[in-house]
Amino acid sequence: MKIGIVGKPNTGKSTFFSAATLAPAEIGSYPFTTIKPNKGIGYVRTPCACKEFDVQDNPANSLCMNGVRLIPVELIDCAGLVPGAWQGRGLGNQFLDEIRKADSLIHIIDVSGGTDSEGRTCKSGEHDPLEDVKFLENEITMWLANILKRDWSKVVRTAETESKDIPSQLEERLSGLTITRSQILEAIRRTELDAEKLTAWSEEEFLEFVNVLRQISKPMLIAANKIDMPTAEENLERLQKSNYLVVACCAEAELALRRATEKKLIDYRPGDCNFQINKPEQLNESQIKALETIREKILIIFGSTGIQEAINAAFFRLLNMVTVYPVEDLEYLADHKGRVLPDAYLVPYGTTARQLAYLIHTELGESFIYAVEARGKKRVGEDYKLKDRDVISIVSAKKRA
Ligand SMILES: Nc1nc2c(ncn2[C@@H]2O[C@H](COP(=O)(O)OP(=O)(O)OP(=O)(O)O)[C@@H](O)[C@H]2O)c(=O)[nH]1
Ligand SMILES: [Mg+2]
Repeated sequence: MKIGIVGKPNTGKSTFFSAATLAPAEIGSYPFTTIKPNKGIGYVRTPCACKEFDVQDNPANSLCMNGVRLIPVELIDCAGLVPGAWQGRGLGNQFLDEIRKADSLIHIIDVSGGTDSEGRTCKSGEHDPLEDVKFLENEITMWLANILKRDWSKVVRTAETESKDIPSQLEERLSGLTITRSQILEAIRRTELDAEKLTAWSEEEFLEFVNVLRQISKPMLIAANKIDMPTAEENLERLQKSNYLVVACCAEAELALRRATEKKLIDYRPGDCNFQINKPEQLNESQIKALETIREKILIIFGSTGIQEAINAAFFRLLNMVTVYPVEDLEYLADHKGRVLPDAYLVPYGTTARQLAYLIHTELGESFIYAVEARGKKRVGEDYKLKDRDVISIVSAKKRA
């Protein structure tokens, strides 16, 4: 699973990335600080099943911090995007190629309006961040349209001379962009265009199709960053009135909290609404003041720094995923090595027990007989739709070699 962190230059993408992954990334108050994308591991946060089942767990594919399960996901911090990037302006193509493999996007905007459309610092409130949202959508749509356009006449010709259907052809063209056949079919359905008659599509209809395909295949939420700055809150209110999924963020605050946690100066779990200072004697007056400002101006007012909330929303709201814990031994909720609740999987809502078996191992999928859901201690069939935080044991016919 991959999330692309995108937006115009100087909005705090690398700060967000660094806070979420604790991987080093260059941060600077000028455009195009990032030239080559940074890649790192961040975490989706969910209440761990260990609390509810009252067991001491031994996580293997994820982490558990005092009853909070952290599941690793890949984050890609992209170079900033300026208007015309799809035609190669700025560092355009480098950025866009990085999001080919992204499952969803977090659009980092400077909600204070203190950065102009090219990423140069300006007075707070001078730039309207709502414009950034439109601009980025347009850039990605145009980039996608351009890729499709390259082969469009060939697609049209093949469609008319051969019997190969349009969705299959488009899927071939778009396979490098992690766009699936069902997403293509959904875009055709939503736009109500005639997939049998591509020659009849006007330029406008073609772009409409690509735009809808973008929304379906690269769903995006807005991280309204720099919420600590003047004029940020009124812009946030305006953004929230639009149809977007918006999360208020202060990447700088999260980075400070994560670094202090790393040094064991404070107790804080990403996404928490508060923290505790462990070793006040090791902090000087200005450090304590900075931490207290974060508590008062960010955590108390907004409930968190927003970084964890944005990553969680990308998986649980944009991609509609649930967390499941496969185990082998139902009594001890353990795997064959005796590790309790070892793995947490993120799977799309609607995934069945058998599909989960296939995800774990092809052979387990093939020899699936039934599954047992541990909470209700209920036997369930192959079509059972997994629910969030299900602990599930799969019973299979053991195949002999
Ligand atoms: N006030 C405030 N400043 C922030 C916040 N997050 C980042 N910044 C500052 O914004 C500037 C740009 O941060 P970067 O993380 O380098 O931005 P970027 O989007 O990666 O920039 P490019 O790589 O140039 O595209 C730096 O001066 C950061 O310290 C925040 O939450 N609040
Ligand atoms: Mg950067």
